[in-house]
Amino acid sequence: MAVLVLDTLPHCQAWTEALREHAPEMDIRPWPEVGNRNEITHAVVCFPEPGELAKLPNLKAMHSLWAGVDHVTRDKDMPRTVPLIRMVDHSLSQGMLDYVTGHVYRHHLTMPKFEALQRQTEWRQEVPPLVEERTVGIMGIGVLGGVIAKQLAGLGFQVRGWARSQKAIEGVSCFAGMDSLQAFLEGAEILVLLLPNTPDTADILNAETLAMLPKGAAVINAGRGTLIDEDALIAALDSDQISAATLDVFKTEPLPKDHPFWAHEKISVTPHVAAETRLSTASKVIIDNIRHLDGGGSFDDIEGVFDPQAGY
Ligand code: NDP
Ligand code: OXD
Repeated sequence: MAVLVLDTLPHCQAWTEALREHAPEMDIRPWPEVGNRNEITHAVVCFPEPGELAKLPNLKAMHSLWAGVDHVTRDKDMPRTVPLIRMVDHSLSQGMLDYVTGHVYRHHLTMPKFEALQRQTEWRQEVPPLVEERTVGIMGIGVLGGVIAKQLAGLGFQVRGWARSQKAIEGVSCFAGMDSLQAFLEGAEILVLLLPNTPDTADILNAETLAMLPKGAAVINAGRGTLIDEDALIAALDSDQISAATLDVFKTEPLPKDHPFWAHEKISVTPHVAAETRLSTASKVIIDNIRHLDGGGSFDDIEGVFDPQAGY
């Protein structure tokens, strides 16, 4: 029984060392030092080389270093019968909470507008509303979005969330499914995207759905770049339908130097840093899951098992 860390170097070495620290008794190997492939029962993956997972005949589970697993499932040879576990970790949730809360406040306080006025040396006293007069809409209220919805509601914002299945979160108005998307969007003055990349979520924010938002709404995308029709977003910003956008994820990463998002004065770009999987905490999560499974535990007790049907 051995664990293979399948990532690009030098991350691979760092993750191997962090995992070994939590489990000195385990045989943990960094790719490409695979050794006997028949011995590998767990693969820890971030950006696995396509085709590598398929070469491991006795794989019991794949453990993703990221919450989003599109970097793993893009490998068309990925073994479809082996369970894939998404990263669910306190540090990841806390990082996303910090990022989204900070940027929600920036838009709530209309800082993009004041920054634009400053560039024009214009003194205009337009006082922002109070939190209880502001509605934040969160698309995707799973592990990350759910924590954020609760926190923002606790801070006094009006919060609404949208998911595939109906949720009940105290202090949050929950909407479910495509039939309720328009009703959800119509009230979202600050829209936070925390959906995964699936065929159903591709370009979900497009000309039609952007037009459903209240005029002057702000958009924060910390989910995946695939969620937004980029041309439609630029058109909505240019027409003032959308007042400003904070974007952390993009269709092409790194964002190409000549991409119009870089220079657009209503767009803030961050380079996919909203939430980072931290070695210190996430390696323990992975080791705990491996120990649980090797001790005869069930996948049902593990949070974040990928559902191939749903695609996330
Ligand atoms: P979860 O799987 O826990 O949550 C996903 C949410 O999206 C769920 O509420 C789910 O609904 C909803 N959803 C999925 N598909 C649809 C759909 N078609 N229609 C409506 N709702 C849908 O994931 P996490 O919260 O852990 O992570 C969310 C995403 O955040 C990741 O997939 C990743 O892309 C991104 N991410 C980005 C990071 C960054 O640094 N920028 C860091 C970490 C994650 P339901 O609850 O009904 O299943
Ligand atoms: C993730 C990410 O999915 O960092 O974890 O984007």
